[in-house]
Amino acid sequence: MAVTNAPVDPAPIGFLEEKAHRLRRHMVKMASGKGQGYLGQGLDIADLLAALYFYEMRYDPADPKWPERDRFLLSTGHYSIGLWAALVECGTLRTDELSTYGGDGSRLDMSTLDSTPGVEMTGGSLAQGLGQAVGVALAHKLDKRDAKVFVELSDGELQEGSTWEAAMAGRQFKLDKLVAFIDCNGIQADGKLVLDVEPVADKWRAFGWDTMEIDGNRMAEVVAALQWARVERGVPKAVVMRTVPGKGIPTLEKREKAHFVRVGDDEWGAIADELEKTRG
Ligand SMILES: Cc1ncc(C[n+]2csc(CCOP(=O)(O)OP(=O)(O)O)c2C)c(N)n1
Ligand SMILES: [Mg+2]
Repeated sequence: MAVTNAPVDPAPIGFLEEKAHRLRRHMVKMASGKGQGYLGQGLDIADLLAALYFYEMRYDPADPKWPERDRFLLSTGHYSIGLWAALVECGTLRTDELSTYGGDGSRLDMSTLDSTPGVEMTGGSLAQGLGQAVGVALAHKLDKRDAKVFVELSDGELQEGSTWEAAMAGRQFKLDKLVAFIDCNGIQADGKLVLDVEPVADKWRAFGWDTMEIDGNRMAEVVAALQWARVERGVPKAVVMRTVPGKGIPTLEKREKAHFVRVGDDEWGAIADELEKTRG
C-alpha cells in the first residue's frame, strides 16, 4: 500500500507554506467561478490543511477509503472550499472540477457531502463533527487500529451543547489518537461572535483534554502542534488555533462581514492578484 504523505522530519516548512499558498489559489479559483462562497474560512484553515495533507496524515490520495488511513473530519461543512482545495492538490479530486464549485451536479458542493471522495462526514448541520470523530476514534480503539483521527471545529460550534457532550466522552474513553483543531476565527454568521466563548483553551483543559494554543496561520506553529500531538498521554488533544478569516488576501482580511464572500465579477482579478503579491 502506497502511503504518499507519511511524516517527514525535519518539517519542510517552506514546502508546506507553498502548498498552503497553492490551496488558497485553488480556493480563489472556486469562489470566482461561482462568484461567491465561504472563501474567508477556507483561507483561514489553509495552513492546517496543507500541514495535514502534505506532512502529517497517512492518507493515500488514490485510495481515499484505505482502511488504515488517518481520518480528517471537517465539522464545519461550509468550510468545504478548503477541503476541496486540499483534495484537488493531493490528487483525490481533479483540477478541472475547481470551476464547478457550488454548481448543480458538482462534487464540490458549498457544504460537504460524504459522497465526494476523500470526505469523511457530511456537514451542514453544525456541532456534529466532534461527536462523530469521538465515535470513529472509539471504534478504532476497540478494533486496536493505529489510525489517528483529526477533527476541525469552529468557535461558533463551541456555543452548542453537543460539542461539550462529545468533549466529555472523548476524555472518558481516553481517546489519545483524537486531535481536535478549534478554528477560532472570531466570527460567526453575522459578524463577530455573539456569545462569548472565551477562555477557549481553559475550557478544553477543564474538560480534561491536553491543550495548546497556536497562531493557526503560522506554519511553524501548526507543524509544532502536530508534532506535539503525536505523543500519546492517555487523553485527547485540543489545538486552539487563532486564525484570520480571509488570510492571505488583505482586502478580505479587513472585511468586517467575512462569513460569506460575494464580490462583483470585475473584482475577482484584483483579489487573485492580491494573493500572489502577499506571497511575494
Ligand atoms: C446547527 C446549525 N445551526 C445554525 C446553522 C447556520 N449557520 C451556518 S454557518 C453559521 C456560523 C457559525 O459560526 P462558525 O461555525 O464559527 O462559522 P464561521 O462564521 O466562522 O464560518 C451558522 C450559524 C447551521 N448550519 N447549523
Ligand atoms: Mg467562526
